[in-house]
Parts: sequence; structure tokens; C-alpha cells
Amino acid sequence: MASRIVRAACPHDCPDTCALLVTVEDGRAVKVAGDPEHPGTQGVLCTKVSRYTERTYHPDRLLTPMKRVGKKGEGKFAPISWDEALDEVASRLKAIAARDPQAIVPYSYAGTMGLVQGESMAARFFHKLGASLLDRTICASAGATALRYTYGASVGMDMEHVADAKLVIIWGGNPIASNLHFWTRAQEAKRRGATLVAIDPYRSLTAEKCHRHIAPMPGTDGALALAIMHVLIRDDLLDHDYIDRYTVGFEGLRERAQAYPPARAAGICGIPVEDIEWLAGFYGQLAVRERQPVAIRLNYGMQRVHGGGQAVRAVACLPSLVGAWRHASGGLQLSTSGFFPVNEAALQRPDLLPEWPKRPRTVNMSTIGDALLADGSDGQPRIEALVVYNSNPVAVAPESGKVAAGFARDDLFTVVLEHFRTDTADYADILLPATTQLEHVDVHKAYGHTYFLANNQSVAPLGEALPNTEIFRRLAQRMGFADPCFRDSDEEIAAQAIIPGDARAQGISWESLKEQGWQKLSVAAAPFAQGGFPTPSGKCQFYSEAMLRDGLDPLPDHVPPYEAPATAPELAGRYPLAMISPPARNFLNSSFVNVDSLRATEGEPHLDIHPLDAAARGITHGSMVRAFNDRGSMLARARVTDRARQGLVVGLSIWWKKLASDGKNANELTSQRLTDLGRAPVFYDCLVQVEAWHEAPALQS
Ligand SMILES: Nc1nc2c(c(=O)[nH]1)N[C@H]1C(S)=C(S)[C@@H](COP(=O)(O)OP(=O)(O)OC[C@H]3O[C@@H](n4cnc5c(=O)[nH]c(N)nc54)[C@H](O)[C@@H]3O)O[C@H]1N2
Ligand SMILES: Nc1nc2c(c(=O)[nH]1)N[C@H]1C(S)=C(S)[C@@H](COP(=O)(O)OP(=O)(O)OC[C@H]3O[C@@H](n4cnc5c(=O)[nH]c(N)nc54)[C@H](O)[C@@H]3O)O[C@H]1N2
Ligand SMILES: [Mo]
Repeated sequence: MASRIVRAACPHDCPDTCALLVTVEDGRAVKVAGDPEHPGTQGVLCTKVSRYTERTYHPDRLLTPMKRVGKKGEGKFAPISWDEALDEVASRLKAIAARDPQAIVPYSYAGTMGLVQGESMAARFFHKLGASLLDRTICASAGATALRYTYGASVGMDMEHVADAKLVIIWGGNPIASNLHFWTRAQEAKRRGATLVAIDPYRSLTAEKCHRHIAPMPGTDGALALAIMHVLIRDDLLDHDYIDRYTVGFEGLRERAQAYPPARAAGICGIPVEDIEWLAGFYGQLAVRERQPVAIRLNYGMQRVHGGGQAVRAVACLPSLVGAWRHASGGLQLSTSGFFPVNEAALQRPDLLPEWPKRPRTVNMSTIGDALLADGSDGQPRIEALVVYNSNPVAVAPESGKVAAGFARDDLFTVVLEHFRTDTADYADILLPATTQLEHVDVHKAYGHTYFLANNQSVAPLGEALPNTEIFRRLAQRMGFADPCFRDSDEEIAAQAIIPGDARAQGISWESLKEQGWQKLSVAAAPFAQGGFPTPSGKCQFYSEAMLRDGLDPLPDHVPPYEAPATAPELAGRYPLAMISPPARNFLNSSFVNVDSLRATEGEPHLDIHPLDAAARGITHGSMVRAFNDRGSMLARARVTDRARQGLVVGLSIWWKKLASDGKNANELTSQRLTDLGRAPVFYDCLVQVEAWHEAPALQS
């Protein structure tokens, strides 16, 4: 039997971006394993991606282009040829573009994180067309904006050194589910004597394995971080030398922190004051008095609230106050993506965009529901066509009822490029089959480590599936786009991805990557030991002049949630429980929900509720409940557990709506309001009420 091993990369939206070894026998991928040599992957894959062949060879894979024959959302399609499909798409887009190309909106996110199958040919296509630009805010833009103002870019410590830290604070993240290879290293640190602390309103799989769990209410992390600063300053647990040399604005920060004595923050967060005193004292003592490395793994869970941006800024100041950056195994990591010298201009070709005054408007993906339902009375062109790839907005975007209503508009022309008939695909007029990672070429950066990776093609495309790039290449040809960049092959695009001559990528090229599989950037082990932040001043900016210029508070602060008793008492009277919907371990956002073995492990949509909150509502463990607010409702099976603190309910996500008993998921309840920085969604800033649900009468809408 002809067997070979192909060097590939995991395409999924996860900080770990694993190096894969794919075993191919007679043209079929039979095994996907982690590369044992890759220092991040260490030969281990998560359950989901070790099942990647189940996803690629899934009986429900879309294998031919299709045209909708039923009603929008019904999911009835008939196969058509590629020529028919692309002719139809091109002629519809041409007709709309002749009136106003901005009425066409691309909608994509990180179904694949590949630089080639993500925003390369697709971006070129929409730029040339003059379509609306998409503000890709749905995940990370609150924190990324905060880091840009504070450190200058999305940069931080290298978690390959975290095993030597003496304290690891896991702040708003659940790495056992969502950042597994960091967790392996954190456990190594634990074995070597480090203390692990989780800051999470929910006793997650990770929180229960830490030495200490601090459980603030969602959206209160800014107050917690400012109170920690208050204690550090009060008790002089500060690295004065680091502050003097490598930071800007300590005096202002000191004043701001004065306003957050631990007792005040404890009230805001709903935690014992001792939690704050202990954590601040321990962090400062270890770092400053004992000069030991202290690390913070800051993550996304704490950003999806009104004050998510400023909360990240507050936490991001802590390592500079105590000089934690002096150690390779100290500091903070939220993302490493800013270290990568990616040549976005070459990949995406923004130079193809029409000049002013024809420069297209920008549509925020986080408020796609409102954008689709807007009638043009605000002076903005009504959206007439939507082209969706690498995303499943009907399941993942907030205030899903409005998103679905928007997608259901009869006068909207919708094209979806997909592997499967997702909740979004059901609304497509034309549904196009895309290749999976095993069937195409790509090149990857990462946001949890500093390796570039190559994804070589393992097998031929299944059925008639095509890479996103090829679909947009063929569409460009039909639109008459003659620029040479529309003829670049995927390998040519991969070769354009790295900025030539950049010192960090010395010795790294597509040619070397596809041979070796992965290569590490040249970044110092302790990148900010002597300042060197990529800000204009080279310093960490406690105070940000740029924020002031942008009309923002130049100092970090606690911005309270939109939906909380203190800010919305009337609403909190009707909807007294805070609901969060973080990732389930066996799903990757809404990907893998249709892989039977993984869905079987998750079971069905659950809602975790504290015993006292359950008792007050006559809810028993294992019974059905209905969670609702003014935006919508969903059914779930209750798990009565003190994993959820009192006042909090947790629905692990993101379920395909059509695989839930009521055809709904948690986003039915989430709102389209935006974070303080970065215009990002506030999935975890969401009040609800929960009631026992008795299955008769029939499911209500
Ligand atoms: N298995 C799996 N892995 C994934 C994903 C997945 O869906 N499944 N998704 C990927 C993607 S796209 C991302 S962005 C990351 C996300 O992964 P993480 O950064 O880990 O973020 P979340 O999973 O959103 O939330 C993590 C924890 O934050 C807690 N949390 C919620 N609100 C707050 C709050 O206000 N404050 C604090 N301190 N904690 C809070 C939640 O209870 C949860 O346990 O994971 C990636 N990895
Ligand atoms: N309630 C709630 N909602 C959330 C979150 C939450 O924690 N709670 N998390 C938010 C976050 S952090 C994120 S990042 C978003 C994620 O939202 P999305 O980026 O939409 O992620 P997925 O749901 O995984 O959908 C990606 C889709 O892309 C498809 N795909 C994968 N590869 C390719 C390809 O090569 N070509 C094409 N054409 N398609 C491909 C997959 O089949 C999949 O259906 O969801 C957000 N929504
Ligand atoms: Mo995300």
C-alpha cells in the first residue's frame, strides 16, 4: 500500500495552531496526528482535530454546487454545475454592483485561520468589486485594541517558558477546552511548584484544577485588576526601576487605582475582599520581593462584555508594575499574532479598492442582524447580496432572531461557501462546496505561539469541492477582473505571505516551510525585559495619549456591564440571572457540532444553574428549562451545580440551532451592543430569566 506522511497545520481558530502529520494511503487520509517534534504540539492533538478525518469524510460533506429550491432557511437544495452556479453568482453581483457595489457584503471569519484560504483571493475580489468592507470584530478586537494602546501590538510572553513560572494566573480562559497545549505547560509549572489561579465566574474544567479559583461576576474584571493595583501601590509591591524606565503614566494610574480599594472592588465583583488581598499580595510579593517569575494567561472570556477592552488594559498593566517582564517565564500573554510579519498588503491588495469618494463603507460583522434589517433610511445602502465563507453567522452572531430574520429576506441574494449544510447554509440561494484543510494548500501564523506553519495538500478535493481561492479566482474571471493577482496560484499566494527581509522571519520562506512544516520567529525569550514595546515611546503605556486623541479615557478603568443590577436595575428585576455561553470542549465555535462522536460527548444543550437559583424556580437536575429575555428564548436541560456561582447561568456553546430541540441556541438571547474598545460583541453581558419547562404544550416560538 502506498503510504506517505504529509506535513500540515491545524486550520482552526485556537491559539495552539498545531503542526500536523497526515498519513495518506492510496490517496485517502487515514490518520491526523500531532507532530511530536513541534515544541507547541508535542505530538498531542485535541479530541476534535484527532477526529479530523471524520469531518473531512463526513457523509454530509457538500460535494457539488447547489441551488436553493425550498424556502429560505428550509435547507432544500438541488445540485447544479459549477458553471451554472458561478454564472448565476457573477450575473447577480454584476447587476447589483452596477447600481452600488456597497450593497454587496462579504461575511467571513476564522473557519480556517489560513492566510491563503482566509483573506487573500477573497479580499482581492471584494476590494476590486468595491463591495462593503467587513469589520471583523466577532472575537478578538476588544482585547487587540486594548493591547495596541498599551503594548503597541498583540504581543506578549512566550508560553514555551511558562513551566518555569512560580505563579500562573489564568484570567478569563478555559485552556483545558480552548488552549490545551498551554495547559500542558501550566501543569508542568504546577509539578515544579507553581501556584495556579483561575479567575472565572464559572468553575470550569480548568478552574477546578487550579489551586485557587476566584469567581467574579461577568464583566467586573476591570475593577478586580484596579484593586490589585491598589494593593500593589499601597503596599509598595512595585518594581520602581522598571516603572521609571519602561512605562508611561504611572502617576495617573496610581490616582485611578486609588479609587478602587479592595472593599469597593469586592462589592462590584461579588467576591470576598480576601480574594483580592491574597492575590495582589502573593503576585507582588513573589515578583518584587522574591524576584520570581509570575505569568498571566489573559484570555477572551473576560472581553465579551461592555468594559472588555478597558478590563484588558487594566490587567495588561500589572506585569509592568511588578517587573514581571524581566523573566522569560513571566509577563502576560493574550495573543502573539502581532509578532508575525505578515504581508497583508500583498495578500489582500487594498490598493485595488476604489479611491475616495467611492471608498466603500464598513459593515460591522457583530451587528449583522441590524445591518441586514436596515431599510436604508439611515442613508446607508441596503444590503442586497451577502457572500459568506469561513463562518456560520446564523449560529454564532449575537441576537440570532434578528440575524435569521435578515437572512430570510426574500430580496437578499445569499451565497455560502461551506463544508456542510450549516444553519447559515440553509439560507443560501447558491451553496458552494469548499475544500477542507486536507484538500488544499495554506500557510499559517498563530496567536498562542510564534511559529509559522505550512499546510501541504494531503489529498485531492472530495467530489467537486474547490478551495475558497479557486472559487473567487473563477468568479473574478467572470467579472472581467484582469489584474494579474487574480491568476496567482495558491502556492504563489503562500509565497507572498511573509514580509520579505523582515528580521523576525529570517530564514523563513514558503519554500523552507513546506519542507520543514514549521519554523519559529526570531523573538527574544524575554521580549520586554528592557522595554522595547512596539509603542511610539517603546514603553508600556499605562496612560495612552493615542486614546485621548481618539476621544477615549486615556487610563484604564472599570466600565460596568450594560446588563447588571447596578446599571440596569429595572432589567435586572425582570431578568435577574447573568448568562454566559463559552465554548464547549468538544466543539470549536460551531464547527464539529455535526460530528456525531463529538456531539454525543456533549449530549444536548445544557444550562448550568446554582442549586439556590434552581430551588427558587422549582428547577431540578436533568429537567428542561427555558431561558429567556426580551430578545428571545432557548430550551436546555438543567444541570443543577455550584460550578455556576449564584446569579449566573452557563450554557456551553455554540450549538447548531437545527440540532437543538427548539431550533435555537444561546445567541437567541445575546445582544448586539458593542464593547467599549474595538466594536466587539458582548456575548457574556446578557441578563436572562430561567423557568422550569414542562414539555406540554408544544414548543412555543
Ligand atoms: N474546544 C474549543 N476550543 C476553542 C474554541 C471552542 O469553541 N472550542 N474557540 C476558540 C476561539 S475562537 C476562541 S476566541 C478561544 C476562546 O477561549 P477562551 O479565551 O478560553 O475564552 P472563552 O472560552 O470565551 O471563555 C473562557 C472562560 O471565561 C469565562 N468567563 C466568561 N465571562 C467572564 C468574565 O467576565 N470574566 C472572567 N474572568 N471570565 C469570564 C468563562 O466562564 C470561561 O470558562 O478558544 C478557542 N479554542
Ligand atoms: N454565544 C456565543 N457566541 C459566540 C461565541 C461565544 O463564546 N458565545 N464565540 C464567538 C467567537 S470567539 C468566534 S471566533 C465566533 C466564531 O464564529 P465563526 O468564525 O463563524 O466559526 P464557526 O462557527 O466555527 O464557523 C466556521 C465555518 O467555516 C467553515 N469552514 C471551515 N473551513 C473552511 C474553508 O476552508 N472554506 C469555507 N468556505 N468554509 C470553511 C466551517 O465548516 C464552519 O461552518 O463565534 C462567536 N460567537
Ligand atoms: Mo474566537
